[in-house]
Amino acid sequence: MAAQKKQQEQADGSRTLFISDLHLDSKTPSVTATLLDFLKRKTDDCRGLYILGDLFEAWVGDDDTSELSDKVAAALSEVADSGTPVYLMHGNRDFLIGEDYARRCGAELLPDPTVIDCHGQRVALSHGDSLCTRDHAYMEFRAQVRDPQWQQHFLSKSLMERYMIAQQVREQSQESNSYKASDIMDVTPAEVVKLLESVKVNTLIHGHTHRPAVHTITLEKPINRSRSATRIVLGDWHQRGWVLEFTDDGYDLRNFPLIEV
Ligand code: LP5
Ligand code: MN
Repeated sequence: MAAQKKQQEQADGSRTLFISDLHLDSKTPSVTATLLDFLKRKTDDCRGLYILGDLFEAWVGDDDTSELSDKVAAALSEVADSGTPVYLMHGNRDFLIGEDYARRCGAELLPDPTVIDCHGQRVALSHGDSLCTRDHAYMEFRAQVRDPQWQQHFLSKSLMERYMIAQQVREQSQESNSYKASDIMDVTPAEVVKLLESVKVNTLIHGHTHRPAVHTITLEKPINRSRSATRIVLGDWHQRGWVLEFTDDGYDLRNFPLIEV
């Protein structure tokens, strides 16, 4: 009963938090330490914590248990147990996170895109990679690895084989990215408008591009009778931590230093 009351109070909390692109990896313990500290100290009085993809640098299947994934699951489920709902969206690095790991995190897996009511405002959420449609090589790769049959086949391989394939793809991806023009790896403006029009929403929050910013878009065709839309891009946690906080009074996209370990 007390837990239920706490959950109700928290669900009525005064703010909603969005993070993405932490790229957690055992090789970067300061990012993990910063997340664990953030979850402990910054998630009270919250209506929800949304993690919009690439929580992990690479995810080859829920059966790949590690000290890192255990620690993160325990910390997230503590947040959920304290009454703050935790939501996970897939990124291009961790699209193989399954219901099993989500359950261990006490989190709900969200489809991409998802529309939520955020402090009285309808807001669309996406990881952002699906909007990078000028990156034809990536779109082709994405279509392949998001195919359920391909995933089933990949997950049936041994862990060792999966690590090796993931490593190979990362190397190829890094190499091909070094030749790609910068705007190709950003979202396609027309694709953003198409998404906003299709869900009839004027605000989009996404990550993936690692270009944190707030963009105002002037629409040719109004959405909800407005010619203005907003695209909020979350930051990655390579150099600093990033969080977007929404309240009834507006929003704040800010960064903070990583904890040194
Ligand atoms: O991640 P980031 O930001 O560096 O680059 C992305 C796109 N790259 C990717 C690939 C990931 O980086 C690597 C994922 C590894 C973890 C997942 C493991 C589990 C599944 C294993 C998958 C087989 O997403 C990059 C974009 C960039 O964002 C900006 O949007 O440009 O896209 C690419 O680099 C794609 C290349 O252009 C083409 C990929 C070549 C891969 C060839 C695969 C051959 C082997 C296939 C085996 C089935
Ligand atoms: Mn990404």
